[in-house]
Amino acid sequence: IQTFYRLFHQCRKTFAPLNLSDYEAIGRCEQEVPEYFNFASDVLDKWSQIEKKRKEPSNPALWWINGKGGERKWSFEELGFESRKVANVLSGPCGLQRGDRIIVILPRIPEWWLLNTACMRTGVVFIPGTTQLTAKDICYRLLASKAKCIVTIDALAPAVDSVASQCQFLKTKLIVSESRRAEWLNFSDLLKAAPAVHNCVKTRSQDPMTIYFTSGTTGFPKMVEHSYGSFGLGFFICGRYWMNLTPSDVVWSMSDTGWIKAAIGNVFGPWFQGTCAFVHAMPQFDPKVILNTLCRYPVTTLCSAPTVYRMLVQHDLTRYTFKTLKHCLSGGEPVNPEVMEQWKSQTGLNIYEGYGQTEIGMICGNMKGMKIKPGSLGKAAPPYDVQIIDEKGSVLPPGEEGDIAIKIDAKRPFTFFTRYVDDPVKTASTIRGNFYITGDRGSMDEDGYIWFMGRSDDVIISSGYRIGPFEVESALIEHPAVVESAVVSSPDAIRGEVVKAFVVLSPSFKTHDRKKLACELQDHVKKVTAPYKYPRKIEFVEQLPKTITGKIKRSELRNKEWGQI
Ligand code: BCO
Repeated sequence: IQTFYRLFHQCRKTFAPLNLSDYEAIGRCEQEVPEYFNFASDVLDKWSQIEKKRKEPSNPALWWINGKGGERKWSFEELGFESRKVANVLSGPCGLQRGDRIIVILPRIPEWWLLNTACMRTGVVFIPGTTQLTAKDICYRLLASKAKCIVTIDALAPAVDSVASQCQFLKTKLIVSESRRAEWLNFSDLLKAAPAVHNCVKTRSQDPMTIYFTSGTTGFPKMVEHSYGSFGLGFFICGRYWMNLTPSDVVWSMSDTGWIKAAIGNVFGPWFQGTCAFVHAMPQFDPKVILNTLCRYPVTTLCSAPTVYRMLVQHDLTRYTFKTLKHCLSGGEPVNPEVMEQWKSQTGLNIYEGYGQTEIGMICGNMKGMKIKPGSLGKAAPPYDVQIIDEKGSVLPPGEEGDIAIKIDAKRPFTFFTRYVDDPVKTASTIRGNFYITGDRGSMDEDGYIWFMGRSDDVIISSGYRIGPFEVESALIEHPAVVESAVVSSPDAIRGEVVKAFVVLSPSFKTHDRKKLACELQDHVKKVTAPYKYPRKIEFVEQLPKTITGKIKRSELRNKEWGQI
């Protein structure tokens, strides 16, 4: 009898319709988070059923192009079929079990989407990383996360091999490549041989699903852990109301696969709404490729970092006709009103800014239909109650600058990250009284719009990247010319802000050509750590400003850069 009931409930769940209004109520915290939730079986497989019943042809779930004639289009059913096979690769030849961790460092190729979905199906914890990571970064991530498996491409395999012997937890290396590599399993060989039948694991909403490495002021990147509930369910509102997506839309979100923005814009945002995620492989960023793609493909919704819009408006946009584009989004860093204005005057479209964090997803946004106040982050996004508070945790009146914070009542919102893995002190430090502290400074106006002022710590937000000064300083000190350095943000017309290093040279390098030395240091940083962090500006100084206890006063240097002294 028990078996009968189990099978009966399993069947009922499998064939239950996709109830988007329930997910909306959950997203707004008006309905309890279900005990069990898995985005693959509860959402993707439902869209696959809906797709089968439709009479008219549907948009693909994933539409990938590489700009050189390569193209792949997968329906939700095909995505389900392929990802079940990948799930069998993970739990079969890769030897992974539910709860094991896997690091996936892939460019924008379809296999990334398959692995992401396959991890949900198997309960393996997915840890994405940008392809800009160096051997040292990869080693750090493998050791910190204790990942048992890594997946990457030919270009990064030597970096992995150079550190693999130091990573005692690493058991399996999986390569996505047309050629074979010794000691690596080959993804396509295994995929061909993998069985197509796979039963998705039943995950609780609070089970760990993914981990992101994210930079802070001190130390190396921290591991932000998200659950099936915070990650899957948490992005419903964002996909529906900020991205304004429906099954007839085609959304192109350009983020690198290593960032949470790829998950929001290319996975959960669109797929929750049955929308096509459009992907251009674009190994090198090229504004002309973007503009031509928008002319050739039926993209309705564009999501990108403000730096990209700043680069696009340098071109004469009136020479391009975007036939289907109707909604533009930006996030990751503040967008300037001038760029919004230039984009609007040349395309007729507004840019709807969203503001969020790896830890808690979307915090504020300009939802479609809302009045846009250029330069503001928009209003609090459900389910968050965003307030500006002082250092004691008291709410400040409109117009006053303070910490941008999220009210936490009796219960932590389910959309929050679970924790910084292995770092309870850091996890606890994000809470002040009844508030979660974002680390950003801002103010709120009478209408509830939030205005961003800057970081309250030393983290640098450049081109949408979150860069920890300590990581850059640690890279610089490895060069023999550097005695010590201080890294701060410096204004930049295109990238919002860039990394600037103040460097004290060792005596033997003081007579060297400064220009050449600056380039050498930049190249050095690009080799030691992910190149996006390299200091685009370098100033050589005799000494650094310090406190009486010898701590470098980064704030003094930063204020000078921003003309505040
Ligand atoms: O600009 P440079 O040429 O001097 O240097 C570039 C690259 O050439 C260089 N590089 C890359 N790979 C290298 C390398 N150098 C040596 N060896 C290699 N293997 O490093 C620099 C990298 O800078 P970049 O990534 O900014 O490059 P680029 O081409 O200027 O790209 C511009 C953008 C706008 C496309 C890029 O900056 C970008 O994608 N920005 C957005 C980042 C993003 O998505 N952030 C969102 C994070 S999630 C979030 O904020 C939470 C929101 C809820």
